[in-house]
Amino acid sequence: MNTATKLTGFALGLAAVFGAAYGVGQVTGPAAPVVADGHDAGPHGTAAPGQETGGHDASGAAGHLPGGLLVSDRGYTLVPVAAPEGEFAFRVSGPDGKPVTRYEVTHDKPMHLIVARRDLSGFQHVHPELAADGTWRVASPVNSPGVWRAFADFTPTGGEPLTLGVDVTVPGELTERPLSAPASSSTVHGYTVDFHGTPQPGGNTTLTFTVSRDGVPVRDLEPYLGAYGHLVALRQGDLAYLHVHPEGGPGDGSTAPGPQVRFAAEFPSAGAYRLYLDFRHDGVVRTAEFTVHVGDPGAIPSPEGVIADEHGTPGHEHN
Ligand SMILES: [Cu+2]
Repeated sequence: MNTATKLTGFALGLAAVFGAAYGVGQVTGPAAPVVADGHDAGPHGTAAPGQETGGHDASGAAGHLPGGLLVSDRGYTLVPVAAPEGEFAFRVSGPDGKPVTRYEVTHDKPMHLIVARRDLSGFQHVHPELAADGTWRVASPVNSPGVWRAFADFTPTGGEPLTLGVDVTVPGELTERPLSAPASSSTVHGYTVDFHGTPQPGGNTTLTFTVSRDGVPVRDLEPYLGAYGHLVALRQGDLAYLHVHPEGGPGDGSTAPGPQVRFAAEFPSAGAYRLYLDFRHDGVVRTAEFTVHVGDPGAIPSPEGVIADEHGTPGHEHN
């Protein structure tokens, strides 16, 4: 038995934890943690990144729980389903137990699927297609041995924004990647992205990214998912998926198409986080990655560049 398949579900310390086996194409993993929906169906404030929390109270009793930690929340459950090799498929079951088939479009898409390995490598952000029976399908972004976290970021019609997460194991030889050191600059495919911001635990932090190519500021970023960039932040250790809001967007007059892109993020605790900035230029979406240590006064970002691209592909392109 290899290392990957020996890794099993982990206790979340929340309500009852049950195991449920499933197969995802060639991905056959150990029991995935399934957390009983043991709390009230009240507001949790688990808004999707960049998603205004709208009418619901984001400061509810469980409102401090970041997104992505639960496979089931407020009656909605993320259910991976068997798929042909090379494809990833899942459904979301609703409070009535049936697959959800109606979704709101948020950030230009009805469903955002984000995956990362539990060592925070391999980040991908893709947009599955919905079949009439409620099954979402996409070319599998889960592509190297190890334990992955898959996040479904969506708003069911008539419901509130949710980010559900589930572990997916890819059998094989696991090569763990250590997390890169904190750095204020990242390069990806000829672009340099500089990061400014001093995240503090518990508060709202403005994160500013400045995009340049060959030393020239990029002033013609293209809208991507309703903004000039899309940011995902994951916490090392449990891959909590943070709330991130773009500050301004195309057409609202408040922001230019580069070189700076700003976000507001809430870091729920001290610790290490990985930031993934998707931006679009010349028709291609690229991802710049940064490690940030929150609440560590000794962790001033260094100017050392970090090669952000770990996808092994020349920019994952999607619209
Ligand atoms: Cu998306």
